[in-house]
Amino acid sequence: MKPLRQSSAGEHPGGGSSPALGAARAGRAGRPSSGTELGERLRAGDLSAAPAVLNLVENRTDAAREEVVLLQKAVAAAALGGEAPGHVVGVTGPPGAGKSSLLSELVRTWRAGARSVAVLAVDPSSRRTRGSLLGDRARIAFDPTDPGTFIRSTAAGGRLGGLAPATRAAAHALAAAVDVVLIETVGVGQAEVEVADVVDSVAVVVQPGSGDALQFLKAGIMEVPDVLVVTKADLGDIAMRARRDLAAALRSLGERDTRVVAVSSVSPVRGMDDLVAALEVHRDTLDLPAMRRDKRRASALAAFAAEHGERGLRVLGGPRAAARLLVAEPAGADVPALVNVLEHHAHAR
Ligand SMILES: Nc1nc2c(ncn2[C@@H]2O[C@H](COP(=O)(O)OP(=O)(O)OP(=O)(O)O)[C@@H](O)[C@H]2O)c(=O)[nH]1
Ligand SMILES: [Mg+2]
Repeated sequence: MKPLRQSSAGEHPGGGSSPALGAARAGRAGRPSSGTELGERLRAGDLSAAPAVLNLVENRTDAAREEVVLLQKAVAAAALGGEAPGHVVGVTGPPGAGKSSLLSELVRTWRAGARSVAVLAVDPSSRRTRGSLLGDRARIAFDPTDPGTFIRSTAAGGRLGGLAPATRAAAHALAAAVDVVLIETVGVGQAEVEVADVVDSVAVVVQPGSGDALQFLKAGIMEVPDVLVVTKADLGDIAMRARRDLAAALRSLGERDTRVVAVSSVSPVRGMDDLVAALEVHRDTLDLPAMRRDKRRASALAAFAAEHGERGLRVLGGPRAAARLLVAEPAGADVPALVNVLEHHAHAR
């Protein structure tokens, strides 16, 4: 087996000392990397373009913004109604639930089946000091020489809820290059809602005995996830009970289609194939292009409302009228472009 090492923030695994890293550095220093070229490399499955892509989407200059639009055009030239075909999956759950350990095993499982994987672990900066509560935080283990894997931790830039605005752009560009893009975020409730806006499928991860997810589900605080994962199944009865209780709660909510999977990320590893299958079943129910288009429009409305408040929405004739303004826009328009459309209309009134 190839050696594994641990990921850490700011590393560019998959890029190594390739030309992509040079391009990424150039992008930071001044002129951003060419979006068209990066998009074409991603479409060819070249993950060495990934570090430069992340730098580009995180660059806030106007020049970079133009290149991001070109990147998205190049990516959209792929099949599937203008959407990158990779499955974008959000993995969210409370601190210490076992997300990173699970992702290490999931990556291994997908790679064993010759599926390529990109992981974006979003690290809310506010949690840095809290760190792992017991100092036992696991990092995602991966093989740095594997060209079919790209893993990076990114800081969330202090935003509560934990999802950096660039995460959507990065995930959807990487979905042109790989079979699966995973986004790890911490939290249940608001964080899970935020990640749901960006991904195709949401897996909520809970550890046995915490009861959080059960209470949140019953109280309607947590939206029903696409897949529920009980970790640490090696703990035995307590994990099986958690699984049964969650399944019962879902049934009482009339959500019979949501699968509850129990996994163990420590030896003997178990449940990974079940989880992969559950995610694939969910993926197959989706009209991906329509869903992603609708989520981008909803996110643009939410961003506009966050920026301009109730008053801003009233200028546009209310939320429904504002939503109608976006229907005429191209299906592939990205969130910043859609926010611009709303702001343009608001100024014109
Ligand atoms: N017994 C057991 N322990 C596990 C399992 N998975 C993870 N752990 C342990 O639980 C702790 C937290 O695991 P992480 O994978 O860091 O959890 P996380 O959800 O990514 O944590 P944060 O990123 O800090 O929110 C570590 O000590 C792991 O070794 C498991 O399947 N069984
Ligand atoms: Mg983690």
